[in-house]
Amino acid sequence: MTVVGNRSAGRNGWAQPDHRPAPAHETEAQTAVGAPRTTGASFHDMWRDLAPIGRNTTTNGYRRYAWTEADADCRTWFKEQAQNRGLTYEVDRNGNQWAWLGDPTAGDAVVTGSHLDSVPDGGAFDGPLGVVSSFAALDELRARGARPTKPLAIVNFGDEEGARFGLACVGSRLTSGQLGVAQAHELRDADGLSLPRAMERAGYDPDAIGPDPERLARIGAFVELHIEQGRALADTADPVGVASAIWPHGRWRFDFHGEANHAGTTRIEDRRDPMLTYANTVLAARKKAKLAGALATFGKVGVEPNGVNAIASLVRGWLDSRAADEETLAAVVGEIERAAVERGQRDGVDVRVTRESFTPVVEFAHDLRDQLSGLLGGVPVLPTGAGHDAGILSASVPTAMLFVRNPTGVSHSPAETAGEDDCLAGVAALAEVLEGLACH
Ligand code: HGY
Ligand code: MN
Ligand code: MN
Repeated sequence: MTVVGNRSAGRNGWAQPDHRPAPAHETEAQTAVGAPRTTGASFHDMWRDLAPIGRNTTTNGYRRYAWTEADADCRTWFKEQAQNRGLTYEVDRNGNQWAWLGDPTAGDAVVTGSHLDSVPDGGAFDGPLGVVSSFAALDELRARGARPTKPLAIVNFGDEEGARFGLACVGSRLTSGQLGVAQAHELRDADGLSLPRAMERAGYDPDAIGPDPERLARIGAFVELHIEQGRALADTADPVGVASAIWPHGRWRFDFHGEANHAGTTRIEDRRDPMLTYANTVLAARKKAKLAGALATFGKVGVEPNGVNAIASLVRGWLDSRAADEETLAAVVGEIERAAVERGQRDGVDVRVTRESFTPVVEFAHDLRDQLSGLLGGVPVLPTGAGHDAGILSASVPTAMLFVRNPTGVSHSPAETAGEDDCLAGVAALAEVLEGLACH
């Protein structure tokens, strides 16, 4: 396998020392419109160009939030990749970007892609690996002289992480009708700016947003490549796996209302301290989830008035919970809520819980999953606890996912990494899959 990457290009998240591609392994691809020289070089060049966008130089994590400047730079990058290759570029009514090889209206299209936005201080791979690999796989197909009999498209779904407006997969949810227009209008960022106003400021027409069944009807299959966010592949000989399912998951906002008072003069027995109730709820979440074999995380918290010498009046914590099945998930969240309310009664704290989002279990299309696994010579098939646009789309079109090995399993962190060889194995696998689905 030819290895790409170059540490001197910047802190780009690579797990291994870098080497330029060996010229002897290169395949000329000059015949295609604007196609770069080789798959490896094309991957490397794209990765290098994308790497600095939205990276915080203090934490080395990415802050690519929807409809911000960093997001706009990522979107410009996508548009240029499409145009450099002579692909038909379009932005759909929900702001998702598409790059087409072939007629976008012909139907039965084979679509690949992922997202370019990030969680706060996210890693380099979650999302971008799928988009970069998609363009590189297309280059590989062109280098091979493959002749697609169906339209091929690469998509960058907007706002997959929901880092700014709190709801994940906004672009794919709107397109598939799983997020209503009225609900989308209610989404607000931490400064109170609504999603439509943020889109407008970024130069998009928020009045256009809504379901796009015609677009979905033109897709015959969607395949998203993604870094694995766990270690199921880490100790295997397989750099690539195929997804079987996504655990049901959701986000719940817990509001703990207490009473602000002086930290130095309020007797312990007179306090109504929501921080105490919150802290106990965090511990309860951990315990209940562990007992049920589920996951529960309070990773985001807001405190009012947030003064060091004042008891808080309000603590707002967001629970992310996931489980293998919906029954277990509902039971775990119910137990956490009960624990919070009970503790709140002892603390004189009022607890209110709001479900902000819920994604049911996703079982990827068995036929497509088996087809992919077969095309790739029987690679492992594995479930994941992470959400993806592919999961949202699976309700509307046959959908599958490829996972690329993650040696540490770390994700949603600047420490997220993948080996260069594994990334190129992912590109090769995706090219195999696209050829299998679109060229025969
Ligand atoms: O939160 C998730 O599971 C995903 O990475 N968006
Ligand atoms: Mn993610
Ligand atoms: Mn992702």
